[in-house]
Amino acid sequence: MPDPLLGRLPARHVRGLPVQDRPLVMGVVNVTPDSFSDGGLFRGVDDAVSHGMSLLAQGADLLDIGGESTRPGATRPLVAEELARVVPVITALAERGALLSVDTMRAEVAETALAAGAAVVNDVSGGLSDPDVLRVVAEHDAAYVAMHWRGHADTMQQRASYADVVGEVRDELRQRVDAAVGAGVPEDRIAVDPGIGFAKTAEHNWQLLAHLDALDALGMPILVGSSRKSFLGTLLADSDGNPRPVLDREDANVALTTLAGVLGVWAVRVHQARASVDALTVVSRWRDEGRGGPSGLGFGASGATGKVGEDE
Ligand code: PMM
Repeated sequence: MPDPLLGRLPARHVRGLPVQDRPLVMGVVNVTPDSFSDGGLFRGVDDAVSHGMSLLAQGADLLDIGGESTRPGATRPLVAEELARVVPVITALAERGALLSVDTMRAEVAETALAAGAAVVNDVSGGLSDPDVLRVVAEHDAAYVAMHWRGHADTMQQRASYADVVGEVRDELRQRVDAAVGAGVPEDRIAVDPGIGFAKTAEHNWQLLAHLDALDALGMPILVGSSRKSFLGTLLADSDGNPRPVLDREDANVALTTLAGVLGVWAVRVHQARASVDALTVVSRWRDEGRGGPSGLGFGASGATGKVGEDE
């Protein structure tokens, strides 16, 4: 019987970003008072920086620094406020050698963050909110994550209407990639993201996750951000129908990370890194074995050449 872990997406990478034998793990540092997942926890620069360093110590490959909450119904901060939240954190983490992404939909914030040491712009609007973001990314030769999006947090759930969510998300992402390339961003510097929870019901999220492979028609690396989102809370609701609290959705998300790793996505965006890194390392080791061993020497494939008991 073929190894089910071998039926994965082709390996895809973003030029200039690390390549591992597993999907990359992007650790989230929200410097916001109101994010649904961790709002208010890391508001001060020192707290945010030490949280970022702890995610790196857990094995995260890069950190995503955000100063605008995108939870449904959130109001937008002023540009100056967003800058004041993220720039000192980016400067301090860049000084410590961290690979950084800025989670912003604003050209001015992207520009300042890249100048302060960020290497990636993670734009949850895929360039729709402020098309000038694409020019900034191109000028800085930054990497770019284009997420599927249909509108700001105050209206997005009204736009969660699809005849074919997988096909529409794929086609709308293709338009965002074309717009980025048209603005001068090289295609090999772009990743796409289905935007779990953005203008989507729980059912839409599950359909997208179960058919992530259909997004490979875009030929782009895929990032998935499902960590702590409300569809997990709904899935794990108690017998009275109360959703699982946000901070207790971690184990379920590790299951999603594992499945995304089996499929072979490019990266996952998570709030705690260690369990996801461990899960992806296990997936990678299992898959390597199915291909003939970690060094490709045939260990385990026949069972005849591996040394038994070596690490017990
Ligand atoms: N989700 C959130 C914020 N930024 N960026 C990408 N690329 N993908 C996501 O799914 C995504 C994101 C919202 O979650 P948070 O409040 O926990 O950051």
